[in-house]
Amino acid sequence: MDQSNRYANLSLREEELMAGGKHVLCAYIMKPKTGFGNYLETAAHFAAESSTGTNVSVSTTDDFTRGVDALVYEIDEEKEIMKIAYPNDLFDRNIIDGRAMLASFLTLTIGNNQGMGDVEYAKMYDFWMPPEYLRLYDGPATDISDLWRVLGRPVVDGGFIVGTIIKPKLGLRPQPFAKAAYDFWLGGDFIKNDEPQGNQVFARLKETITAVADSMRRAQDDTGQAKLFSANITADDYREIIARGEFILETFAENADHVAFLVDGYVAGPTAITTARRYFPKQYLHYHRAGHGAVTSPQTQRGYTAFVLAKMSRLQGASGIHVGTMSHGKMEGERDDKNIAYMIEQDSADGPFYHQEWQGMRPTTPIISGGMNALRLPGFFENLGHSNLILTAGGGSYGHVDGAAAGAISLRQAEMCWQAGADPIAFAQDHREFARAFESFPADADKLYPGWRNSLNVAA
Ligand code: CAP
Ligand code: MG
Repeated sequence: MDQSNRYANLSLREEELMAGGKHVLCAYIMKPKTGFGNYLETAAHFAAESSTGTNVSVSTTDDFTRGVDALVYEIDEEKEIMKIAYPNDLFDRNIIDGRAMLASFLTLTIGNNQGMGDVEYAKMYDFWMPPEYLRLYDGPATDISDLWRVLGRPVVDGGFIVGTIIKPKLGLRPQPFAKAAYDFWLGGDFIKNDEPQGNQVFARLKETITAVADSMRRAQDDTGQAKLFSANITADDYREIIARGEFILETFAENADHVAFLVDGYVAGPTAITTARRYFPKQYLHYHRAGHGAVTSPQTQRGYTAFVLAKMSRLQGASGIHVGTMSHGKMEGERDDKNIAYMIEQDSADGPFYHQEWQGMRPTTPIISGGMNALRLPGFFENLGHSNLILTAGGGSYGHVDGAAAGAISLRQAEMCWQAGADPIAFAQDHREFARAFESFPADADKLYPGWRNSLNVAA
């Protein structure tokens, strides 16, 4: 059934829709399935299923209903671009406080439309939030300035936070876990649980966290520096999330403000993120995106992109989210992924289709992780252009030949090398831990710095 006369209006102008502020705008790459309607008909059906319609007309529709239809306002069949305007009023609001919820944004804009029989594929590449709807989202309650404050740094441009992930990913019992943390903290700033680490039977959370809190105290005493820990509180049941968070804060006690809470936001979803955001608003909320590749990978033509995921995380209140390594690490990613970082950390930024003003919503820190080590960092920073971020390098720290503390120092030296605009080989001549990173990761060294062995007098 061709619904384009109702769910499409190509005379609408994007700038007028933005000026009106009554619609959320979404841009998709969409291809109709062969043998069904033409491009506009399929787009209109997509908009119907994403708002007030279904595949047939229903007798209960009235004029008010039509007033909140989602409308296709722009298509480019050759580029497979479809843009849809969703009235703000379509989206569900909390009964407790009238605020917006990301679950509703997802259900409508990336919901049933992801399995339609007449759509070959559709993937959201960008969205735009009007001011009156944007302000209904929680946004971050804390940001990197709160971490810089704990570290005793300037709260503006407080600089590079050197972090790691306790490795191996699973298998350490509490004491070896806590020792691994202590060892890294002798050189680094920030440690996170790996995303699956929680309350395994061989490393019960209450025992592990107690031991890690002691490691933090000793590392702070031994170095004279503040340390940070991002503790995983991910769970299905919001009561479990709260119980974990409360235990962790009670256990870290005088160091409770040194604790961030890690939530695996893709697998656990918006409810888990919002539970942490609203129940523990004083804690830095660390959004781990494990699993996101199922929908964001360039290999998938459904769902949404990593850019959209990161932008949604800021709405939900993530203080920081993993944004990949922009082609410098082990996970999928491109150099232009730097635009993901800009969108979540700036108050005014350009996405692939829309410019977004954030109206003063706190920034979300880009967290860089995934196969990183000291050798890969100069090139990474050259691409991004700044180092006001958190890096977590697991293999890049615990894989350093001189141990985790040396690994941490090598990462910090790599950033210094970039800041100084120095040649990494020359810089390595008088920065031992950075130099030893070449021997720690020889395959990377060979690829990134050919001839390094001769330059650094290292035998093959
Ligand atoms: C990195 C990591 C991170 C992924 C997340 C891992 O460890 O801890 O979870 O990088 O990917 O489990 O692989 P390494 P992303 O530092 O040892 O690679 O940041 O892209 O979401
Ligand atoms: Mg991990």
